[in-house]
Amino acid sequence: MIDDRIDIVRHPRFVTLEGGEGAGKTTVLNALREAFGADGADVVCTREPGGTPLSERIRELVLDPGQAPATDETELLLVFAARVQHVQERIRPALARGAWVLCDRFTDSSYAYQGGGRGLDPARIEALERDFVGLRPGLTLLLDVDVAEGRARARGRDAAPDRIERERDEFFERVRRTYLARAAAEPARFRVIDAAPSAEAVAAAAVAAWRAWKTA
Ligand code: Z5A
Repeated sequence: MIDDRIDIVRHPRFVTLEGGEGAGKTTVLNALREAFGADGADVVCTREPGGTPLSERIRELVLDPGQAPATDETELLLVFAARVQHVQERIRPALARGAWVLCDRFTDSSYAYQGGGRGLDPARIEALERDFVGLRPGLTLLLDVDVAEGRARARGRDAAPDRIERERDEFFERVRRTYLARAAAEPARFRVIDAAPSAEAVAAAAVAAWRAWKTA
């Protein structure tokens, strides 16, 4: 039998931001967008789940607190359906034309939330990643903050909590542990940023980490 599985390839112009709730990804994303622009880079900023019209519709299904409970497997397949569309329609074409792609969350979120949080087998997640995505970031900035602190920040926003944000602290502790384990397992790709200091300090640390990685 012919094995036609694709390999998972890291792309040097593909940068992702990861972290738990309230880690400050939005502030960091804006600071990085400015830094990329200052360097004259063509940059596409996007997010997951989402990034294309179809993927944004899937995002609504995944996060809508009014949606009837999805099974854990359905949730996993939905975030991957959104990702496959996003990669094929937006991320790969941008990389192919020479742009940088800066993405708020990517497959590490599936390992952290559906794997660590929900308890799904990471081997099943890796099978989906390998068979349908085939792409990993060159650099992943993991914003790490204490769960209670991150959740308190998120509660401080006006928006009502989405379906996943309604989970208990233990869920988010497992998410955090999974992220840190992944960072330890792939030190060449991950830079862990302490997200406890002020938003400005965290953003500056993230920009410095990207610049250092780029010139290394
Ligand atoms: N999800 C999944 O389950 N599986 C997947 O494969 C993927 C995603 C891709 C949506 O993601 C959900 O999708 C997410 C995981 C799941 N669910 N959860 N939980 P999202 O990124 O759109 O949602 P989020 O993680 O909940 O975003 P967030 O809470 O907005 O996090 P953030 O972007 O890191 O935080 P922020 O908006 O920049 O900041 C939050 C508040 O804290 C805000 O008021 C800031 O002013 C404040 N803040 C930020 N930084 C600081 C510092 N340093 N000090 C003090 N206050 C701060």
